[in-house]
Amino acid sequence: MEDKQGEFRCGTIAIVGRPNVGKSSLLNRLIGQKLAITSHRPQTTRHRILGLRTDQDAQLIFLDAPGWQRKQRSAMNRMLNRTAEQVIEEADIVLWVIDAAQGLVDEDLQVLSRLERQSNKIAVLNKIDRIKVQTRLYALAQDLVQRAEFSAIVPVSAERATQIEVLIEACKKHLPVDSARFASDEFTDRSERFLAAEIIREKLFRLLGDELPYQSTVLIEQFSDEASLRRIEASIVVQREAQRAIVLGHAGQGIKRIGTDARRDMERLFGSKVFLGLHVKVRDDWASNEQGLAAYGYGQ
Ligand SMILES: Nc1nc2c(ncn2[C@@H]2O[C@H](COP(=O)(O)OP(=O)(O)OP(=O)(O)O)[C@@H](O)[C@H]2O)c(=O)[nH]1
Ligand SMILES: [Mg+2]
Repeated sequence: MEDKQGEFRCGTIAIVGRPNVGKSSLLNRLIGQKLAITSHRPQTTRHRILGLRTDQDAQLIFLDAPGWQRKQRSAMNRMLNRTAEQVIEEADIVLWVIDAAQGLVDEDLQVLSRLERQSNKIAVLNKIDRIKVQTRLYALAQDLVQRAEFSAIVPVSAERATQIEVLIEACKKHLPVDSARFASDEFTDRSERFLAAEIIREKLFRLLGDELPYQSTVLIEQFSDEASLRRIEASIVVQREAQRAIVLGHAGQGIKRIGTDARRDMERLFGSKVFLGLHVKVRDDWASNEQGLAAYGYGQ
């Protein structure tokens, strides 16, 4: 009997789009694990995040990118777009994610124009759980086929995990025949130290809402792994003294909640007990230039 299943596929799949369309939520669904941080605030993703899915017939190497920044004046925004560009360069397939409930906007088209050289583009219409009238979705798909040549157009809901398998099959179909590059039990190339900082940043973004200056970050000062306990000391870095009070919150309740929520997520992800010490530091210009960004772990 001829065995066609011998053709294992492996390749990289970039996830790009404007801010807040649900790229990181989608990555987490595609790999079946909460790896990338998500929030309703723009610039949640600041790094290239590699997430792996290994099935019987294929290994899918997903690369989540920062949302495409329209304004490139700040060093941070330029770094974010550089990261997104690099992710596109590396990819065999690009998932161009849009918010189907909002429909196409200029910023989406700006991202699409960066993908002209990509022969394998899949349009992912996310947030379909928010669409009441299905004909709108159909009209959107009709519009898209006029604008570029897509290998597939797939409506999904990252939040409700709708149609995720359909998207995975569409990706597999266009991946090159190749052997796996990572062990089958790996899910990222990022260290626990890196993931710990990201989890704290997510809680900061989610719990402080719009009061939080967006140029705040998290620095891991100490990370030790003792038997079944991770001991982590981390600093939340803000730019002004007044912002310290915002992070601390009334009677320290703000930072306490950030710590509790972050620890719970870390324990789940690392599969161990976590001791987490959190502090706040004020550094006025860490994000204003390339050296400052690099010193805080951005843009490598
Ligand atoms: N209703 C609905 N909300 C979603 C869906 N996917 C993501 N969201 C929400 O959209 C917001 C943005 O999600 P993210 O995954 O952080 O978006 P992103 O594109 O990675 O954002 P950046 O990294 O900042 O560019 C969050 O509040 C998510 O909960 C979806 O399918 N349906
Ligand atoms: Mg993101």
